[in-house]
Amino acid sequence: MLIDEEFINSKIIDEYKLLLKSRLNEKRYYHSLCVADEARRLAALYGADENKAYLAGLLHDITKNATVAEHLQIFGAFDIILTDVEKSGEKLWHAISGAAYVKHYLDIDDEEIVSAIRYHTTARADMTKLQAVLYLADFTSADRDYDDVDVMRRLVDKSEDEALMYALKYTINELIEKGAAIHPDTVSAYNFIVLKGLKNEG
Ligand code: DGI
Ligand code: FE
Ligand code: FE
Repeated sequence: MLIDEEFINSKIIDEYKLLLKSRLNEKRYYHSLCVADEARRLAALYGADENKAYLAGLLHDITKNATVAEHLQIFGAFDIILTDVEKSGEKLWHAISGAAYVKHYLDIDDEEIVSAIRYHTTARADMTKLQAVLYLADFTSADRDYDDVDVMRRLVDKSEDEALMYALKYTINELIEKGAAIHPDTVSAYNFIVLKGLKNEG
């Protein structure tokens, strides 16, 4: 599957949008359109593939409004076994099920896109450009409205690593505040960025 400009302007994208509309509530559908646009913008800024970024952004939350039953069906169908931390945090499920959904049900065979969706909630250590673009676009899309959104919007335009650092700190602080478990991938992502910063200093 060649994800080029022609593909992004093709009828397939209209079909994906209809599918998203049927699967998501109105707010989440609008969020998906906004993340697609922001991901394309950040891809241009950071040197990632703009068309892949748009498609990953559009589809990243495709299972966000899925029921527990549908999640369990997807996990069962593709032999996905959740860790205890994943079991404890339902908000983590849609990144895992979403990656499986686009790969197996939408036949998206581009592993860069599938893995960007897979890690869009937790992030991970040493992310690809596309993974970082999607992770950050989810924080700075036009529909977002949280306390520090202005700071995040300034940071993504300034520095990919500083934006990642800020986003991970913000997320980890929130999780601690809520008493939620921190996924090992979130911890690894944070440590990776901290160590990268220390190396550049020293
Ligand atoms: O799906 P969105 O709302 O657009 O955004 P998202 O996929 O980044 O999901 C955000 C939620 O995921 C937020 O409520 C915090 C949660 N989350 C992110 N990292 C972790 C986490 N939850 C747990 N338990 N552990 C994590 O490491
Ligand atoms: Fe999400
Ligand atoms: Fe999202």
